Amino acid sequence: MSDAIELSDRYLAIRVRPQTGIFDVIDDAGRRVIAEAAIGVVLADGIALSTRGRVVRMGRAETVDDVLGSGSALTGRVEFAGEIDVEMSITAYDEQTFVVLSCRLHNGSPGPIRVARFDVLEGARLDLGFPPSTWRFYKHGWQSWSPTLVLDCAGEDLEVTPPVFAPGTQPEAKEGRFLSEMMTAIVSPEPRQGIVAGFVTAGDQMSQLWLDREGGTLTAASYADGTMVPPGGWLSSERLLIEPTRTPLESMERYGDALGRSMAARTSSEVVTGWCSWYYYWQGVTEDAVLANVEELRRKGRYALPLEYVQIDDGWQAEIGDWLEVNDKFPHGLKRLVEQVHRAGFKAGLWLAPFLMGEKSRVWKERPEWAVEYRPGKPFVAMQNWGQNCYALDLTRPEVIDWLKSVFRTVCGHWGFDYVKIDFIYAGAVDGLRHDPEITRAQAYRRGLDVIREAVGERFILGCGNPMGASIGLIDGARISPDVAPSWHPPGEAREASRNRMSAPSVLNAIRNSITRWWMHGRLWQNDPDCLLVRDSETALTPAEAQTLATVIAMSGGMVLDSDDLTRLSEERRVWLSMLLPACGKAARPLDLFESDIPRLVELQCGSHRILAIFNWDERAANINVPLSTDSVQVFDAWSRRDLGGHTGVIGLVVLPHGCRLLAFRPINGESQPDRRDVPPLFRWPG
Ligand code: 9PG
Repeated sequence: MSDAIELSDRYLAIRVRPQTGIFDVIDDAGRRVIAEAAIGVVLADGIALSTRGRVVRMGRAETVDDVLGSGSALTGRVEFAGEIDVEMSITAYDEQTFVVLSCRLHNGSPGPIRVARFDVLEGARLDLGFPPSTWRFYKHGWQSWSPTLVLDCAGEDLEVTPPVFAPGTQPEAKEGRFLSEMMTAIVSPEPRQGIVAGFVTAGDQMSQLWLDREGGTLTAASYADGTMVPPGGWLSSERLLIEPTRTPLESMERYGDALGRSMAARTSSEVVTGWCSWYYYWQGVTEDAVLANVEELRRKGRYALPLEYVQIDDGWQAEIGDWLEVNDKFPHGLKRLVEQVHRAGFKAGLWLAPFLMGEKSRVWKERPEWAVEYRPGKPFVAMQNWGQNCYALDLTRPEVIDWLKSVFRTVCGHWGFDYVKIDFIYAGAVDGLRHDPEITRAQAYRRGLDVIREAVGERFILGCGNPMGASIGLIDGARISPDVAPSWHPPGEAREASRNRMSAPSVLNAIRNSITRWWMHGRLWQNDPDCLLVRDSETALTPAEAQTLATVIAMSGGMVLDSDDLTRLSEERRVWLSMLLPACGKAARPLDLFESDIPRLVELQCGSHRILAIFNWDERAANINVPLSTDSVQVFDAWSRRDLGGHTGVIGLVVLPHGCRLLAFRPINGESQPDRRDVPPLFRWPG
């Protein structure tokens, strides 16, 4: 088109059509992967402004140099009623395979304007070859416990309920509409063509993307939550990355890199290991139980059970909200207990739910005004648990911030904890009325995280029940999955109903997310795939199921926390746990993410060799043929420690129900590289 203005590099091009207010994204093969996209702003009073059909005044391309690299940016402006300007900005980076889009609004009117959301992509038509009903949609959940998986676009989206979705800002559910939080990947298997789209900044606005099957259109919304723009003022959306791709796994990893870099993620090559009280003792945890496990760890020593942290979970506190008082199961208080943990040679961790106030707590009785409200005078119930309503704390109140500071200063400074697990923290980001109305959910939430970070200094913070994007840069580890449980399926649940209960505690629900959120690990934080349960009594897990859980945790590259009564572990099961230690810290790739309901093939490069986990999610044993390279390879069975000899082309395996096989491969005639010693024993080549 003659009047089009193009911004391009060797990977892709964006073509803006200034006469009609729309743009296309074209990949390196010339395919118009996104066609006729517009940019929109929805005001709080419901008025929707769109660039579609409007004339755009284009600015000159300018050079940029930011955390994502150097490149050039193009801007274009549309004026509405002579009073409001909507400006789009498109950046192409010289060394990056993606573009980044954002938009902002200028209020040239004499009065304030409130913005509900920015549609950084509006009505963007995707062309991935075959029709949308053949596509696969990566649905990313809002917080730790929210299901994250690939859906078949011929079917329908999942139904999710609070607290696992972002309340208040859901687009209307419709047949053929698929929703994802912050990012998504959409792949057409035939021809293999896809797109990764996700926000690379997330500190100010929550964001969502949705695909409408009819028309194959993608929308990307960045929620300003009604923020007021004063006359003469500007307000910006978060920044959206778009990458056309034929290798979606690599593109998702690159998105993770860009997101982590833009948000100044806290990452470390040292992965946390430890023991956690929750999945054996539950709320019945006692001082004696903790000490018995510490003693067992000390007796076994650094070689037999090399765990670093001892983490006390829910069950120590006087009440939800009364964090400076213990209950009578901890008669000597926590300061002395931490000293005992330290003296035994371990670091100490503590669970809290710092953004909740239970109605039985003293803090609620004394400070009811600290709750977020859903209507004036009505406190917002963020959770019903522990036999009570628990209200969301209003993190825009200076008194709340001061109180949080003193809680965490006491926990770390006075009691001596080295690690905090802050749980149910989505409560800081609920959609309600706050003391400071000019603050978005993401900003309120980050105020709470900021003060906790300030109070604990460089100590380790594990987020749990955390909204994902807005946590980056402030926490060190993040739970990326629903809870495990000592059972494969959620207790007492009919299998058929499980599609809409993917957040209920169960091994299957936990490992689904631990596999599908691999790309976050080491880029945004350390992934916490939740605890390993290896016990062979007081569990409904079969040996095969327990070994599958251990394999997924090992392959996640993330934190390794065991939650059993260590004093009662059989020697065989103690060995299963120590096979995972020290943790290797590298996340394995789910090779068939876009082909299977739950990936069956997860791969990790280990220096001298390649490790492949092969899972059987069925209720029956399966014969699985694993394709190999045409050159012959030597095969080693990691769990049974058996040499399986040389193989070429394919290897046939029997895999137990819910079980897995973990194989190591290396070229028979290949150059022998030195074996890596920084991987856990389970991943090492023998000899
Ligand atoms: C302690 C637990 C453990 C666990 C956390 C979190 O929806 N719910 O009622 C619900 C209850 C508990 C829960 C998640 C959801 O688990 O993930 O590791 O710390 O709290 O209470």
